[in-house]
Amino acid sequence: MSAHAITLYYAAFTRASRPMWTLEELGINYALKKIDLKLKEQKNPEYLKIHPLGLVPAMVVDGQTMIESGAMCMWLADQYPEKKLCPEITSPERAHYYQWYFLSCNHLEPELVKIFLHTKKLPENERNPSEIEKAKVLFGQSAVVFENALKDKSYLIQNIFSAADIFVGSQMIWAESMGLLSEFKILTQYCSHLKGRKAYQSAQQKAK
Ligand SMILES: N[C@@H](CCC(=O)N[C@@H](CS)C(=O)NCC(=O)O)C(=O)O
Repeated sequence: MSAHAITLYYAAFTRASRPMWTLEELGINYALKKIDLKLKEQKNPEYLKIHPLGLVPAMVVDGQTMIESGAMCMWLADQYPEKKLCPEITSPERAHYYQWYFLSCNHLEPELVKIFLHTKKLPENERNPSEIEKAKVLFGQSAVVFENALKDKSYLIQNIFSAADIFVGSQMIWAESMGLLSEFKILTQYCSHLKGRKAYQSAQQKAK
């Protein structure tokens, strides 16, 4: 087993919950540093040395910084193969493991961000309902692909829980919280199954 000194910079209710959930699934030691987004700590010069875009999460591993929540989930899973959070690098399943990360990152997340911006984040006078409608259609088209993939199973890859379920599942749980899964029964079940995991719950507790 590799032993790494890991520090995760996080804020509550952010994409930091993805690497945190992965760390909890692995059951390894790590340190947490909270960044207060309301106080704009993410834009402090000291923090910008860790994350040049001033965002969370950021992770420092053995003195080396790393950004992007998806990359962190993948990297962590690869570092601890004995925990079986990802298919082996040379296995055929590895192709789909990558596929689900990139599909969700490129086709789900941008639409979720648009919906979030135009329903909650932007000042009311900058919100555009037609952006929400367009994003909902595109989100729905990709969500169907995941719904079909999960038709006869609980997890994306060979019905074995993996870090791809953490990454995709986090986005689906976000989508569910915005009321976007009402027509997706399988995805709703997927979310409730994932939310029942101990590691998910302890990450949620620690992220508060
Ligand atoms: N693609 C990045 C997105 C990071 C990101 O946008 N983080 C948000 C929270 S979820 C943030 O730090 N927002 C603070 C800000 O915009 O100042 C990732 O997945 O790590």
